[in-house]
Amino acid sequence: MIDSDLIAAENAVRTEALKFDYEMLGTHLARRGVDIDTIKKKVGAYGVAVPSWGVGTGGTRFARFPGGGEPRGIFDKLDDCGVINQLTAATPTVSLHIPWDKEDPAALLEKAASLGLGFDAMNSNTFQDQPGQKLSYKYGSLSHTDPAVRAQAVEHNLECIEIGSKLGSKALTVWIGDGSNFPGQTDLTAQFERYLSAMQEIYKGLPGDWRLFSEHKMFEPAFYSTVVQDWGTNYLIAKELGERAFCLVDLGHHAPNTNIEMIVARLIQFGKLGGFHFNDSKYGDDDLDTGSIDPFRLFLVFNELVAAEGKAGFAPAHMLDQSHNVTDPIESLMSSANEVRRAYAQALLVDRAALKGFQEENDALMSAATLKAAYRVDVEPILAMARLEAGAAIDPVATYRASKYRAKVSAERPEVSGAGGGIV
Ligand code: LRH
Ligand code: MN
Ligand code: MN
Repeated sequence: MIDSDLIAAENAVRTEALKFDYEMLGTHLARRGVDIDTIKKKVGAYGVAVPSWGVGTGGTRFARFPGGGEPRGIFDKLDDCGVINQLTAATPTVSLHIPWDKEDPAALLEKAASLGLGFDAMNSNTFQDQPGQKLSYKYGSLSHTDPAVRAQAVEHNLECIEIGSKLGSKALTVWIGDGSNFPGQTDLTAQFERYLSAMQEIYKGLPGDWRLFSEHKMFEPAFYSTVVQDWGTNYLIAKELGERAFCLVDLGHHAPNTNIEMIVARLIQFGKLGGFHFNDSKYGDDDLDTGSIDPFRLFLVFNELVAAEGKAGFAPAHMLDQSHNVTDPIESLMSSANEVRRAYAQALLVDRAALKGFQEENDALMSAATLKAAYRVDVEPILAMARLEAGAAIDPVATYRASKYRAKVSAERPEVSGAGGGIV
């Protein structure tokens, strides 16, 4: 981990300016009837899970260009996740992918505890074949025509639950790549029926305090049809399975221009929003850093989440899901965790009473202006003060660079060709 004296020294040179900026922003917000400390407290309590696969350098199907000091396995990945949380205080949990991260649960627990980390939702993987696997997923997994393949995929998901139960996880996220590449290749209805009955088997194996998240994605790897292709199908799944089944929304899994905040509102309204995979995209499942392309859309998603705060049973899981091809993954994940917190802070600033009034009066211009008035506020002093007070870094990226952590792990970790799971 990073030497705490270094964090303190880096913070010392930035503290005076931060206090000044925080006070100025506090004065400005007070004029708008907002108490800055209340916002800071809520933001400081907000955590987003880091995907274990995000700390390895990603790639495309064309190439992968690994950086130095790539994690060699889950224990190195946890070290990197520990650094991210140490400098941001925003990522207290890690979301594991099985079998990429399969290791002795007791050892995983011990390692995570030593880094102050916990475990978030488990992710299953039936979109690849693993070495030594009996049956192939080439033509699908949970929706395969062969019952033996479906049974193998169900078994794998049950194993993920079993591992997660030992780690304190409380949710399983299922994303499958099943679909077809040619019109007529599959019976669309029969394929979905097979998927539903396989998911029912998984649902039956869910411990009483667990939730099951199904994740939709428009296309890829199947290019003609995908079994769980959109939020409509996803809602049907959650509804069919039962009250502990919910929909997971990965922001990058929609067509460009899709109104994702409206999907979020619908799922909240009908009690089926399970959680998020935050990222950003321009064209499809780009897995770009959260808020790097369209921060306003992220804000609009959070506007729906804040509006729903306090609703009975409303507890979505917040995770990042990104692939870092050209940046140091630790820097990207720290920045992304900050972007999520930024959108949350901005959404907390929306004057909801005024917005409601404008909506009732059909004042479209002032309704939009009310949202923009919150979105335009530079909330960085709130985020930075929350970090400082939690013992993290005022400027996480600058502090990380000053620590030379990447150079240090590069010396310790020999280069490996596949860092496990980075290429999805
Ligand atoms: C699929 C996905 C899903 C997987 C992850 C590696 O595109 O978003 O969440 O588990 O990528
Ligand atoms: Mn995802
Ligand atoms: Mn994805």
